[in-house]
Amino acid sequence: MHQLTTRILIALVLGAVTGLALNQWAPDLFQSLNQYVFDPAGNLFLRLIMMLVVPLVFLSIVVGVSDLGSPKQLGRMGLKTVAFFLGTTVIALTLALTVATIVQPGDPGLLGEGLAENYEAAEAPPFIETLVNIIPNNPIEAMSSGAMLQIIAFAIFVGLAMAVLGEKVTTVKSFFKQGNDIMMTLVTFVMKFAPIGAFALIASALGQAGWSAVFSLGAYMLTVVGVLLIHVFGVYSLLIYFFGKMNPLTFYKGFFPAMTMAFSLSSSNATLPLSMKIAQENLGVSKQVSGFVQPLGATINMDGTGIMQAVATVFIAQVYVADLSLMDMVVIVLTATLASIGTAGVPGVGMIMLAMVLTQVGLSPAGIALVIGVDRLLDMLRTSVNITGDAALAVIVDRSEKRRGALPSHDSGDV
Ligand code: DAS
Repeated sequence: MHQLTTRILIALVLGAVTGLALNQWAPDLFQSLNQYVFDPAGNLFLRLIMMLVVPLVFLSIVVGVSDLGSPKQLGRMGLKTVAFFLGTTVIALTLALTVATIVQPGDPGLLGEGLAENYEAAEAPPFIETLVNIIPNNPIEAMSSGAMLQIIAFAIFVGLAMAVLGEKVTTVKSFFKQGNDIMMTLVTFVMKFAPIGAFALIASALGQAGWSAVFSLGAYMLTVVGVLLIHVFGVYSLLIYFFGKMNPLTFYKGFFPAMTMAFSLSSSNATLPLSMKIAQENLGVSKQVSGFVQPLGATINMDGTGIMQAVATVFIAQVYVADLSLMDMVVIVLTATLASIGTAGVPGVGMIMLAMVLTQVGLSPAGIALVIGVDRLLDMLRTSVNITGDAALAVIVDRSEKRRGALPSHDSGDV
């Protein structure tokens, strides 16, 4: 796995240099290469992985939940998971708002960039509607449309029924277990193409953004990157050490391959097969916990996305010379938290939900035009933070359940 990570890192560096160099010195050549090589190769790799997400998430949750001792244990695990998810998201947003208010990255002179006035604000469904819609009318339709929360809900119900039926469904259970193993094997096959996919995706992203977008929004980008790094290496380290009883260095070393994959793909959902495999193999997280916490986290827990949304909102307000009150900050925390629950883990979704956050504090969603040029680049790092948070919480819930004796214990770098 480390060899694969090294190859992906090399591919990312070469892809970045290629994209920026072509954008600078051979823009026409870049356009042709992007149309016939980078874009198709990047999308092909992304589709190969997305092909595995729905069956893998469904099978791993059914197998994980059916292995749990009791529905009571699922309820306890579920409460711990959602409580930690919400807690880390509020910490992330508060951190982002504090740093952005201190740094003041917004410059009113940027308004000359010409805003895209016709940007339509994305309307997120009301929170209650999001909750009710979690139960699918038709689970097959949920799977065909990739409605992750609905797939997770249906898989939990199936797993619970299998836990109650016990010995009566051993045949079906072994079918699901074998299906899960097949999916995990397919993940290994697809990962062999990761360096090619990583190269193509970053060459296309950087080639399109170019140096100018990166420089003109330097203060904004540095603020987002700064808060992301504080959160992923500061906040999560403390949680992993004190609640996960694990040496943070062991965690990051073990999980690093998934972080580089998320960086390459800019999609939590697409990284899920690998991040679950790595959490189980490198971090000793049990299948039951990994199969429950990580798919749920990839859908409802997006600390990195929330950080971008909070910093972008403060940045855009500063460019518009609009004051944000303390109440506005509270609204940003609540809205961005809800937005992260409603957003799927796919490329660029955080930007779409940013419109909702801006609208809630009285800013025009057109302000997105100020930051959208560099969003693809920030999406890479924030997606990496999103899935790292999910894995950190999987370790915490796993160790907590093992300390209760609710799961078989084992040793894997725990402190
Ligand atoms: N790319 C999203 C994800 O997969 C995050 C975002 O767009 O903010 O987590």
